[in-house]
Amino acid sequence: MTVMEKILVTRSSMPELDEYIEEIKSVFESHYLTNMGPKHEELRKELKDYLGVEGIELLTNGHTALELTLQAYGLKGEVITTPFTFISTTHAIKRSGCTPIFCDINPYDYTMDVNQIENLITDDTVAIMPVHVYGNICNIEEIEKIAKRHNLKVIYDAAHTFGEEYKGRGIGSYGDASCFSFHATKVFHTIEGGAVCTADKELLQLIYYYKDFGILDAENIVTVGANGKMNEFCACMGLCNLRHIEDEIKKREKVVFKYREMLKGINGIKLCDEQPDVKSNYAYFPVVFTDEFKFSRDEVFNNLSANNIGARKYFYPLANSIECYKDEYSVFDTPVAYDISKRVLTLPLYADLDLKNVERICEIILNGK
Ligand code: T4K
Repeated sequence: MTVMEKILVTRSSMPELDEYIEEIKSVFESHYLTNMGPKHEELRKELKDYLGVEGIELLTNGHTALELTLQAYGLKGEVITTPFTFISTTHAIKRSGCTPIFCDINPYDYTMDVNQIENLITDDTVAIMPVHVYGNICNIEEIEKIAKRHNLKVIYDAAHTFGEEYKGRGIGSYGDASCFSFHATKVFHTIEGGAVCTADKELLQLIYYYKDFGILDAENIVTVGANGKMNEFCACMGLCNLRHIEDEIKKREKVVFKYREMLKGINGIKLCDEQPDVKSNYAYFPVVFTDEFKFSRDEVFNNLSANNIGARKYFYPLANSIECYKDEYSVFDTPVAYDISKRVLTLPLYADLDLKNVERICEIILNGK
């Protein structure tokens, strides 16, 4: 059996066209397309409830959420983060005038190795920006203890964790702030979009100003802001997608269970364990190939490509090895992240991925064809 259609690492979930048309009707009628219109406000309220957070501000994308949060806290100094992430995390720190300091990851769930954070803290450290990578939740308790001891802000890059809960609480309610991405490739999307979640009212107010040029009203501009507003069409897509989110996550769960069933217990294949106390959203399915496996990561990648299957090497290359950072940093300072980045593949995962195709993907991984 060969897979004829091209299977990519993910495919945006879409509402029925009629449902979206129904949602955008009032936008067409009102001609009110952006600048915090009624759809924006409706989505903001619904997401606040769904995510179980005290405050939320919607933005144009997840990257803007990271940048505006760093800026709103007025942080200037070193921010401890990991290089095993989408480059947005590092860029946000750098573009906000701070210095990224790379902490290694642990070899189990690939989140920040909490045992190494304190070695990296200096008089210039102002914050920690851990990444719940692949939707794996960081060691929140330890990070928060360390932050408290050293008086540091904790801003989570929660781009991969839409709808996840830890110990019964929405993941966005941890830390000083959590930044979500609602990009088209995410479990929940607004085409492009993002949000900052925080219980800090002052932070929320500042982010609101920052996303709208610092405008208080028509004649008063209170701070130096930018433009980070989510428009009404994106908010409508979010409203539609939110109606189907539980179904979306259940379908993803089935795909993940199938992958686990086919790939668990195989010598040389390392899967992430399910995390205790976590309600997962099944955002990504990373697989690490160790030397015991008969194919290297790159061979598996090529075998899949030859069969029209587009797995991805998220997150390779590491942030500390790319052109614009490699002169200032060394991958050898984060050896676990370096090793994992050379061995990991994230497999295709989306709600409508046929389980027969999952079987076929696993056969190619295991047999090369
Ligand atoms: N922090 C972290 C940890 C992140 O992972 C991200 C984003 C951010 C921050 C920043 O959030 P945003 O500012 O993006 O909201 C993709 C996404 O563009 C990016 O949002 C995401 N992380 C990253 C992990 O993946 P690419 O360059 O790999 O995307 P691309 O265009 O290759 O798409 C991947 C696959 O998705 C395609 O093969 C097909 C499918 N796809 C793609 C698009 C654009 C769709 O089905 N529909 C689409 O519209 O970055």
